[in-house]
Amino acid sequence: MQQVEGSVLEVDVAVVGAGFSGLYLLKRLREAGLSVRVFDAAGDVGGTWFWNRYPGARCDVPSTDYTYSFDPELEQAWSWSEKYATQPEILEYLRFVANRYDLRRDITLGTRVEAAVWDEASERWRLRTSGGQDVVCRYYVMASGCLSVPKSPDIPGSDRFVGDSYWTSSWPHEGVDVTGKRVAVIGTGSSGIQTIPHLAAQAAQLTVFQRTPNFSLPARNGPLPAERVAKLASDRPAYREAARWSLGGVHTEPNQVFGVYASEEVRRQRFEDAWAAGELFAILDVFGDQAVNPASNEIVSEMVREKIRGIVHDPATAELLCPHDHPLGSKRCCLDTGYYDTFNQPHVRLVDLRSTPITTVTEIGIDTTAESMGFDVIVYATGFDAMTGALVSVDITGRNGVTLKEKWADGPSTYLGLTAVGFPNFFALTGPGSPSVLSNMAVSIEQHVDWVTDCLIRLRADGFQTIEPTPLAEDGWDQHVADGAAITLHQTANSWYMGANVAGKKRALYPYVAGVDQYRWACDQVAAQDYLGFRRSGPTGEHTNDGVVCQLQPDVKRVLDVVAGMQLPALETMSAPDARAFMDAMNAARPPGPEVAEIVDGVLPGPAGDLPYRLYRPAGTGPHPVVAYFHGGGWVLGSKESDEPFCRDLCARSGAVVVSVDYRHAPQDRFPAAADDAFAAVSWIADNAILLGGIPGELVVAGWSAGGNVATVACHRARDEGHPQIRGQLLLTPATDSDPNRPSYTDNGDGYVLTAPLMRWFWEHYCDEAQRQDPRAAPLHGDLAGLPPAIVITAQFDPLRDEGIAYVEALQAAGVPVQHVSARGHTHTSLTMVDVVISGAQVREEIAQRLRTLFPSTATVAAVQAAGTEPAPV
Ligand code: N01
Repeated sequence: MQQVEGSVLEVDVAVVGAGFSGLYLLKRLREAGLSVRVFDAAGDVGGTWFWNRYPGARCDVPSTDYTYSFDPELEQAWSWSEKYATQPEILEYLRFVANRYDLRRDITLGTRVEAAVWDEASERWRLRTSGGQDVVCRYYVMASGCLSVPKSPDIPGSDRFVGDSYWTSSWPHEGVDVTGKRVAVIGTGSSGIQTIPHLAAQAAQLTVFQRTPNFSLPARNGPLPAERVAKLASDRPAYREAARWSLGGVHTEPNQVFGVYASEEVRRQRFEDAWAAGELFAILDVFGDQAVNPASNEIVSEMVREKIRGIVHDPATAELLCPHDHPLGSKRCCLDTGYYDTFNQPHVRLVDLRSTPITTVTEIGIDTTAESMGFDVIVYATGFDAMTGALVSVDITGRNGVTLKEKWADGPSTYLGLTAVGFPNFFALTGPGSPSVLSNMAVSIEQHVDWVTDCLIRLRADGFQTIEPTPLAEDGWDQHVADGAAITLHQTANSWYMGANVAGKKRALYPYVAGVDQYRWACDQVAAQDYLGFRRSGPTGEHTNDGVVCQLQPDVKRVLDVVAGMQLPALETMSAPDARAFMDAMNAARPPGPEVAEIVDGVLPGPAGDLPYRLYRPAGTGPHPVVAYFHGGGWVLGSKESDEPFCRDLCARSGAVVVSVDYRHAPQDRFPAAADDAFAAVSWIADNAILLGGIPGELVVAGWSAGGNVATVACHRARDEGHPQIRGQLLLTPATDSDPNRPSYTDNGDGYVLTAPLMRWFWEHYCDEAQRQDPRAAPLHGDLAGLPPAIVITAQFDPLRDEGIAYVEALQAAGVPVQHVSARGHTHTSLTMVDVVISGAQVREEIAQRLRTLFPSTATVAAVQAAGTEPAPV
């Protein structure tokens, strides 16, 4: 029960914000039997939809999806009138919800929470409100929205203007009539782009001050899309569930079309379909790789620019409206109704602030470096201090007197984007480090509300009163968020997603980009694993369940999920020929890898007949250093072209000729056939370097997995026989031993593509038990002294990880120079998934750079480059 003692209100939970999230949170917490008080500075419920009431304001996710889904009866009771509901309609909906569930009696409007302090002794938060009432609560939730604190005015002279100034983020409730007036709009983000056509319809003159052009596409607003309505009607729960487990909170079909590899016809068709759909999720998904591949993104971007040029009559204005400084989607894409067409009207003018910046706002208008302009009205659509602004605007003081603002001075650090070390019993809904603004907010809000409510119910059931993440869990989450950010193109833009619009704000990708589905999975895991990463305490004691929830690279996890969903038969249940055919079919569907200057097939002599090879030649005039490469496949599978994407990538990045050689496979040709072939191939390649376009004497032997095994075994033999001279060995997640008892075999033996049973199957095909200690099968057991310098790459989630590390250590002990690249969050197979696992590119770049240090002709440049990068653990 709520209790008021003096002027102090005591509740279980205090919530800031009565928008989409605060309303639903209140409903759920109340149903859970907790006493709750919600505070909002606004005069009514609605949050962002209370304040942002400029003409033209609408949602930009279809109303069918931008809506609560927690109550099927609510969905029946309310119907949206348009594809994209207007601000008044959304506000009406939120009022309807507040009334329907009788929420208002626990909401204090017109009241701001100004400060919150954690009281260590009572293990409660103490809040100070603008209304003078103090609040004591066990749990404190900021449901204050991500775009609720307008950016501080940063345009000189804006307080001098004697005409009317308006901000889109706090538009007057009575509306504004600009009929016959000279109007200036500063800012061309979503707000500006939505309101400009409306203001143009009234104003005598409209001047748009644009600093950065944005990508926008026609919303094609109208009735609710028939297809979505039909899907909802046919199975509402399934529709909602699909959105909850989608990438962005709106269900989309998996997209395997890669922009860079698609035909012109396919590209055009997909783009036109997306343009016609008038949906952000469509234009952001023309190609499956446009969010991560700049070349693919540029294809879509240019098609949007073509559209802009096609709409805007004046070529110079059209060109100014074309975005060139950021990839499409890296800043928030906009949806408009007649935006570009507005610039065809004679009374509308575009001022490019890049060439003529504003020098000052004056009493009568705006001065740029080129001219002075007079206005009656200035509209600021200049954006928000997004994501963290609202959270740090309240003085939130956690343990040891540290404020959230201080903790986040160098960027936000959270666990699950919801909680923070040092701030017990504190939750920030849709906070930084959660999908939030990169998703359909309605879906993300419900997920956060449900998670927090379930967490509080569980705390109570377990007899705990406090919950706080551990430093390990928070660091792990921050790393996971950063790993996601490194994959997409968002980091290349100066956007509010990156904090770039606010002077002095830490540059980082604030929201979690790896997907609503992955995020939901992580939160569910934390709860299912007894609140992994949290310390909980109460009268019955204290319980810490330390750990990190997501350690795989986000794109590796996504690929593993897709593979698991395909329910493929295990390779070890097949015959070798069937397994080969199966792998060939799988490989046929993958992206081919980057362009190289030339690909040539040939044969070279092996000990038992010719060995086919495929040569990849880099651009530039040769001769080039040479890599003799041996494919993976457990001595059973694979061919000269089975690792083609990786070989192309290695060739393009390193500038070396890569010669990928077929070798005899088990079970037809068992141990040591593969190793013998590899040595013969290396010898022939060394002897024929000139013929291959290589530099004689500049040879590295490389291989992946079993290919790494035969590569290093070939190096052993070359050392023993004194020929050929090998500059180095590049071993990618190599098989170096036959011992299946190392921890990585147990920890990673299942679920990461290469499994322990499959590895056993490979060994059984390749050689007899008695031969498996032979150094030609298990090179770890050989004499390693005098081997060429090595680059060994191990992957964290690989059964072979520990034998790779053992090989590194043994080589070092034998005096061999070794560079060890430890691929965090990767699996045995993920590093070779070129253009599919994007996080692997960074590792492959490092590998290529290190490879170049082994060749005399490229060593100096490579060493300088390598010096600029953080050395990997050796
Ligand atoms: O703000 P913004 P917004 N001098 O930051 C410019 C959501 N939203 O309110 O890009 C000159 O995007 C600034 O220029 P630049 C949605 O998520 C949703 O429009 O920094 N110009 C930019 O052009 C959206 O992304 C909906 O170079 C200055 C503009 O002002 C988010 O809210 C509707 C300037 C600010 O754009 C924010 O959108 C509306 C200066 N000093 C908003 N300072 C829907 O659901 C800034 N600018 C449809």
